Amino acid sequence: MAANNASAAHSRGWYSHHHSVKSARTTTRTTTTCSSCSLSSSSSATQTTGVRRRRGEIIVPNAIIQRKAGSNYSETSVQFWKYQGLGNDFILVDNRESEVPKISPERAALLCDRNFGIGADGVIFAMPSPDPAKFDYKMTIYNSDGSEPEMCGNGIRCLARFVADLDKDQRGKKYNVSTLAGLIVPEVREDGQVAVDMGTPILNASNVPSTLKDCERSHEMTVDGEKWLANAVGMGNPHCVVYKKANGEMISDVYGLDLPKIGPIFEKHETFPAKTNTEFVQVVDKGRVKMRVWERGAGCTLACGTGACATVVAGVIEGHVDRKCVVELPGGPLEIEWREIDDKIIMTGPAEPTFEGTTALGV
Ligand code: ZDP
Repeated sequence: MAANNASAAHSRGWYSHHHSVKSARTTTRTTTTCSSCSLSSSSSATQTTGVRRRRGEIIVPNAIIQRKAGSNYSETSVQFWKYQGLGNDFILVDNRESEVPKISPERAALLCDRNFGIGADGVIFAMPSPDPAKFDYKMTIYNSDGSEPEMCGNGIRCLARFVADLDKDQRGKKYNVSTLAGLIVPEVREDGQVAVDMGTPILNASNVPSTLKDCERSHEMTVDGEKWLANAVGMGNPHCVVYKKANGEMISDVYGLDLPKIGPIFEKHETFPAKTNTEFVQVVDKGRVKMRVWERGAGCTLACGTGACATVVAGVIEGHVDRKCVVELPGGPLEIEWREIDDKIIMTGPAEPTFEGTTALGV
């Protein structure tokens, strides 16, 4: 890294890393692995980019199959920044000059691939405000399979830190961000942590959307022959929260669960017509739980902000936890508070830049 480059990066508080793809690889072999349990998975695929095809044990993203040899450089190169919140990592794009995302969903899926692309759980665009009187920016996000979720808790912390870093904003600034789940308000605090007003949870089953009878209590779901008790919670995006088996047995070792096996079955279960994120929760005490997540469209990730919020909401409804609770994810802890006075959820956690670069890789 050139010295002037390094000092420019230092003055912004992080190191610069120029990402470029030099060799035109034609091989199409890659695997999908679970980042928090290192197991291969065959089923974290995909809505908008089509089903990933299996070749033996090898899962090949469609974006790569469709790419013709020698065509992996696109006309346009895109500058990006990489951020992570508790190991949930995102490619950030400054898209504030245009209403149209600079990267297509198919290209996003390719760039998120950890072997053929940059590697990320999703791509997030800082978009222009749809209504400057109400919002500072809009957040658009694609999952690693190219599908578009309504909201992303870790992602919005990264977005806030990203625009604060770009504009060299004072710490303590709050941003009114427009999302498909409505107004969400992150604040980059003095200590670099980002506290987000995530709004109120959706506790009307058909709005989650879920066909479970209601959100007031847990309901039985059969997955791979086993009966679980699940709560439906909406955070803009759908969540299915599981604390116990239908026989009343609480989850006692969340790391003993075979997520790549059961996660995809929950994800596509008929009781969640828009598919679902699923959180598996082990209670430590009323103020602390361990949670692992299987994300819709992204598989096993190290953290899920909206999932941590849904975990506390379901835990309070079921009497397992207090309204103020630390959710320990594979990537680290998130502080969640479901406020009694206004029903809003405040999520507090880190968001850090890791590198920036330019890519011409495309489909
Ligand atoms: O709802 C979905 O399809 C999720 N995969 C979106 C991403 C949610 C995320 N894990 C979060 O932190 O809320 C990024």
